[in-house]
Amino acid sequence: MEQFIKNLPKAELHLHIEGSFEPELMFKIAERNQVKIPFSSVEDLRNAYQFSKLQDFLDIYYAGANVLQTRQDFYDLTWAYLQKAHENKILHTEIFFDPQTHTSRGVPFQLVIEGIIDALNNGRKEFGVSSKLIMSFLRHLSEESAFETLNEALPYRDKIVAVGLDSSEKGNPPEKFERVFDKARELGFLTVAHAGEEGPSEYVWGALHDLNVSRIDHGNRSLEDNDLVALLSDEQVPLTICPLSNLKLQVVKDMGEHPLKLMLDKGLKVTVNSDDPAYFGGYVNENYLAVTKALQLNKDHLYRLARNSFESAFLLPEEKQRYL
Ligand code: ES4
Ligand code: ZN
Repeated sequence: MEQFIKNLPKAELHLHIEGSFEPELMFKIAERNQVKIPFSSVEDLRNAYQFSKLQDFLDIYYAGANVLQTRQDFYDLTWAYLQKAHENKILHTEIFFDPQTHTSRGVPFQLVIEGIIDALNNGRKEFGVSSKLIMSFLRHLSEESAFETLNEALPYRDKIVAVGLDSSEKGNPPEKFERVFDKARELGFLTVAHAGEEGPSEYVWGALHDLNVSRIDHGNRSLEDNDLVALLSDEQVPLTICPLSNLKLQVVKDMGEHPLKLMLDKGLKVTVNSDDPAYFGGYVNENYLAVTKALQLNKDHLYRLARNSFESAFLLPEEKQRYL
């Protein structure tokens, strides 16, 4: 099965580029920028990656991102991920970036996005990996800050396929960003949102109805509402599931309890993704392997998951045809 997974062509649809920041590269860039990291070694830092909930992770994830300052840093970060993606037989990837994590520290939007885009172009050239960028708003920040970020993205309208919503879910419902998402759709962006990871199934309804999303990121808690499951299944709304993330953030207690197989059985359009691989212990292949072992998935399941990943991608029909 491990070999089957390695050889299976896949698309990744839920990956935070800041969450692919491996400790080795973090130390290297910190030294280059003469920034101090409050850990004595790579091992020491990795040992701190123990989370009991989403917020524990977010605190350390934003602290790690503070090291990133130059266009070269964003290039190196993205390039390191693309090498991993290529090794994982990812032929197409759609990556999130969180501009507010950087602009709030005085790092210009332009430098962030241009470093990322340079690397994506090189990934296309060197590995033939196609890619799209999704700009994600931090939901713990204000509507006003999201609007400012949307404005900064306007010169890059053709380089960003969609806007998303991430960070602390509980207490920050989708409707907080209804007007920003309306504006984004008016400007031609597609929309996605993290929903039903820690937050309730109502937030999945909100993402669909108030934000008009094309995909739900996570969506685990949708299973608590049968009417919602029926809608997601009827409309074949893609869910970007992240098994190792769910385990590390204790969304599931044990991988054997992960709802992925149940979701497949209910006819939901699920995909498998790595979310924040540097923090959660694995890239896409490790995510496929972990659920395969824990839930006894067979080759048909795996083939379906991989096919779903391409079908759910924000590619034009003629681009998709290459993969299906
Ligand atoms: C995230 Cl796993 C997860 N959930 C919400 N926001 C995030 N940002 C980065 N990873
Ligand atoms: Zn995520």
